[in-house]
Amino acid sequence: MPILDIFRSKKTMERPSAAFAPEPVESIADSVAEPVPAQPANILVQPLPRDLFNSRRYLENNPDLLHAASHSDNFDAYEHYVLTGHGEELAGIRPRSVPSQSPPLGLRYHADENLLERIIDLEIEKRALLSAWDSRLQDIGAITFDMLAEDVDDTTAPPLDRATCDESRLTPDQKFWRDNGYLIKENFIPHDLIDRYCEIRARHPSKFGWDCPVPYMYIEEMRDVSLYPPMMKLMESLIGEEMGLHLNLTGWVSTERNWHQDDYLNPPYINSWYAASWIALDDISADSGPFEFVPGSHKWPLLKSHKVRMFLTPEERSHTNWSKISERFVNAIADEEISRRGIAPKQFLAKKGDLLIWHGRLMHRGSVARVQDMPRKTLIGHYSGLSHRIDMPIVQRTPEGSAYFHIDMPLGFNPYEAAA
Ligand SMILES: O=C(O)CCC(=O)C(=O)O
Ligand SMILES: [Fe+2]
Repeated sequence: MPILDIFRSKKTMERPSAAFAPEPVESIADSVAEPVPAQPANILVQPLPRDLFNSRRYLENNPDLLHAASHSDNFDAYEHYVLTGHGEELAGIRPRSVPSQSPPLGLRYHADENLLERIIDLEIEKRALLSAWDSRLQDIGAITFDMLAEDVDDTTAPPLDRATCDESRLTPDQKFWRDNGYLIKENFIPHDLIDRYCEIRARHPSKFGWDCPVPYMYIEEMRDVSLYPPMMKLMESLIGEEMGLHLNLTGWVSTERNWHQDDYLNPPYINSWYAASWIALDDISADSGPFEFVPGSHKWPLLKSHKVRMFLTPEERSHTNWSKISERFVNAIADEEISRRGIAPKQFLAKKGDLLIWHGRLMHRGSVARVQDMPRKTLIGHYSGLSHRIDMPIVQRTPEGSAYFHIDMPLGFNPYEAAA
């Protein structure tokens, strides 16, 4: 069976290891559609504890997996790597021989001894829960927030999220973040950087901006804003680890994405080593569908994707857009939870250059515009702690030293060609 079919068969939640054990090496190698991306010059290499699963060796020997797993629409390939990689290596089923033409890889080793073990445990637990719940679904009445959410393990969360945090040592910004799950800095981003980016962005014909989730890979002017060094330093001081950019939202209208916590869309081991930035490129009108958020909601339990997905049909569960589909019940549940706790959501009515950083567990939304299509000029960036993204192993840096994850996805519309 070609390797991608194996990934597809995993959509039915079967573990595929037995299925591909007898597969001869050649046919796996033959199924590699494209070469493994070449190594960029500036990658991080950290020492690997000796007895840990050697993720670098595993991926080096399985270029089919590396390639597929580096494309975010093929989450199954990544799941395969996480779920079965360790077991396979132990059993000697894989790694297979390295094709001689394969280029050297610059994968970062994982220094956290427990991280891979934890990932594997969490994935197995998720699958067990899904199948157990399937059989009980018929008896369940109304869905509540409690049924979809779980307390987080604060011992593995960032330092400012831990009960044990010594508040007397915090800066005012850190204390505010700990209490509220967001931070606003007025007129923080220099207007000349914003103007240079806006000139490029304005060439894009779509109000939704780039389809590509990583346009920063190609557009220097975007990196200059989304990786503005003082902002990166600030974020690092809130999360407790250097952060790397891996997603930009470039629409100039509201996403109109209803209430959610970003961290519930992440692999479980991210556990709030995550933040996002909302940078106003112009003054934001109250009619344009401003960013809205619930202060303090980062301390609530976290919606869990496997629990939300239990209430979807099997077809919907494996759909790439499952989180959007699940809004049909998640929206009402989030609204109920917000009123039950009696907290008034806030709006970010920003002026040009204002910055809002929010926590991965903060309940937020892009509100519905009162005036349809009214411009809402923002650049949104999403970031994770560098050591927490085993699925994004290659880190690059701007000349100023800010980190972003090397993710190989086509840009689509090229603004530089449009200008020529
Ligand atoms: O449209 C918005 O402001 C919300 C965007 C959002 O939810 C996100 O970037 O995570
Ligand atoms: Fe979000």
